[in-house]
Amino acid sequence: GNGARVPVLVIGTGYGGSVAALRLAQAGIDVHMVEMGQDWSTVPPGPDGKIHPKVSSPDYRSFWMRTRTKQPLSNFLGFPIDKAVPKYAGILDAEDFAGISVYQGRGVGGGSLVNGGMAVTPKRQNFADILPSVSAEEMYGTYYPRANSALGVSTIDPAWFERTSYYQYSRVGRKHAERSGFDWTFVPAVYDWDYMKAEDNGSVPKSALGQEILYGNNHGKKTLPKTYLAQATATGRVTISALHRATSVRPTAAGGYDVVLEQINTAGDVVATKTVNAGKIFFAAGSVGTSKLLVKMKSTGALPALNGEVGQGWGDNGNIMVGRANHMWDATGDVQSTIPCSGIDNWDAGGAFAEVAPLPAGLETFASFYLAITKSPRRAAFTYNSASGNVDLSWQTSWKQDSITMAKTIFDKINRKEGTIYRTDLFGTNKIWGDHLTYHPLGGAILNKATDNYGRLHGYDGLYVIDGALIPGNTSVNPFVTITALAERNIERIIAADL
Ligand code: FAE
Repeated sequence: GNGARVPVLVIGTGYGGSVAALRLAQAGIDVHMVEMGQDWSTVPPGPDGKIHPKVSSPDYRSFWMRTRTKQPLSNFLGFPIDKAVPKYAGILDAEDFAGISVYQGRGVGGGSLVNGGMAVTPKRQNFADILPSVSAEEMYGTYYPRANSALGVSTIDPAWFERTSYYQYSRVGRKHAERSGFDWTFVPAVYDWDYMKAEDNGSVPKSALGQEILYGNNHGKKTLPKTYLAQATATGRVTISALHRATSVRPTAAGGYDVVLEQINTAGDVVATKTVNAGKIFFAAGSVGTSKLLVKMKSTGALPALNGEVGQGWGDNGNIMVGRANHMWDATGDVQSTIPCSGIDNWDAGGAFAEVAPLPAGLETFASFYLAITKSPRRAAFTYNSASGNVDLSWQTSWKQDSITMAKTIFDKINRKEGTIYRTDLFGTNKIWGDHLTYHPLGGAILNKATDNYGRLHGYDGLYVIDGALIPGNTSVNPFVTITALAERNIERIIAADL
């Protein structure tokens, strides 16, 4: 409530925030978390009787405060598929900046609610490029294993992979990759594979095999509310306020920080404004959320001593999407698991790692679909716009050309070998590349630049960054395992030295 005092406030309930809350609570410290999205475990089911709708039928539950859906694949067979929806605190935010839309999860559990669950540890040889100031030995010896274990990461049973119709699209992806001489690998995930097998044999409600992805999963995916956050709340030391948005942080004369919180309703109206005092604050609002808060606080004079690195070094993890049109004899399947389980690795030679992704349309599309992560060198900055009161991002749409060039090292070769072409109907009319978005925002408060080498913000005692904002723009693979492992490393040091 208004005027409350808490020893530690965590802003955001994604990966970084959940790691901080669990480890602090286990160390005997009371933690309060604020989350601007909903606690989906308390949301009543929709007209389909479920909490979360299918990817093929988005509705009011799907998007954060939009009046029209903004599906990542905006078109099908050339037809636009977006539609009007009532404005609501839905689960997926497509946050529009001038040059890019940044997709993020909204709700208790952050990105874990909406993501594909691909849980990938980068190759060790690439780690020095990802986090140059962090010891690879410590990360691969201690913190990656700790993160993988707490997240519940595992790999699909290869024998089942070969026989289920739901991964035909992945097997076609493998055939095409291998015929062109590329390395194809299984990708680990945080899905309960036994549950997925039970979905396949019809003994449980279908989730990954029932087109659930992007707008939430009703079963099977090991989201943060089932892993880190379940453990954290079980300590009895962690409380979470959903539909509470942090808007301001400033130091007080008596010590600690005053934080202004806006409580909102599901239509986005502010229903109460509260000020709480916190001894220490962990910024865990995600790369964009944390960066926006810090840039605004520095520019408006609330936290003027933050250094000039705040807002810098933001990258899109080189995300680029593309579809290929297959021959009639290479059907990818009218049923497809929404959890990708394989990828094509051309990182060393071409700077691209491509997930073989589903297109769960419920009918045969004859398309192979991919989300590539590329070694894009582009980095953008967040700046406060005093005229609008918003925070702008300097990303340019044309910068995605680097990612397209790298992705083409894989897909031009496959198309030549297979005698196939790119799909031109998925992102607009005659548009091949999904170059307007990212799922993987990273950076804005880079480790060892805006903060010290453990996430302590320069200029203020007791302010920490512990989310994807710390990571300098690229992880070479999907990011959440690295965000989690880095948070494990940093919180261990902070608990030992600062608390
Ligand atoms: P994040 O999980 O975004 O959590 C931040 C939380 O803070 C959110 O719940 C926000 O609502 C909340 N918040 C923001 N601002 C405020 C505020 N002012 N006050 C209160 N609360 C606030 O941050 N990654 C993978 O590794 N594998 C995948 O398969 C994968 N698939 C993805 C698919 C989609 C569609 C999307 C959108 C992302 C995907 N990601 C994937 C990315 C991954 O989910 C993302 O890197 C992490 O969730 C980022 O973790 P953070 O802790 O940085």
